[in-house]
Amino acid sequence: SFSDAEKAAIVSMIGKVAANPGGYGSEALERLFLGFPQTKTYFNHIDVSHGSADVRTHGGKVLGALVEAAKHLDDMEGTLSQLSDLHAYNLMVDPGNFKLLSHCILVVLACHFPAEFDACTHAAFDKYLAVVSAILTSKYR
Ligand code: ZNH
Repeated sequence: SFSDAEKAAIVSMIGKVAANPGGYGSEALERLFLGFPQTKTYFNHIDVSHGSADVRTHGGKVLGALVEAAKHLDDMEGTLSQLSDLHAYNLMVDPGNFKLLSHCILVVLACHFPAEFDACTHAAFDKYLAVVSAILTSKYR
């Protein structure tokens, strides 16, 4: 669970994300695919090239889910339950990839919001992404 200070930092940062989830999401995915090309294997059915509309759509869904979950910081399991089923039973994404995507999301936020992204905000948002990732990978067995 999150402290009041962590909640405030997460909510503030997610407010900025909510202004353009497709933009920040596609940047995060582009970093993921370039920096960790093995992650592209999950996306054979979409166009993963630079500027792709598919990547923008998918990035918007991923960050949109983060925006939604941040509205329920005291019930993240419930909020993310369906997505957790999807990732465990249908997509079967290797859990290690969640760390890679989380890292890319943090880098995108640090680039766009250097003043807000101080050490406390960094730590709080990292924790937020780790909790989301733990929930999405919790039903694998
Ligand atoms: Zn995921 C899908 C979120 C991670 C892979 N995803 C998805 C979606 C969402 C998400 C919202 C949509 C769903 C529907 O449509 O219903 N993810 C998410 C999040 C995260 C993630 C939040 C973290 C943070 N994923 C991930 C990773 C991977 C993935 C790491 C690998 C690499 N996903 C995926 C896929 C899909 C998804 C493959 C499907 C796509 C399509 O469209 O087909």
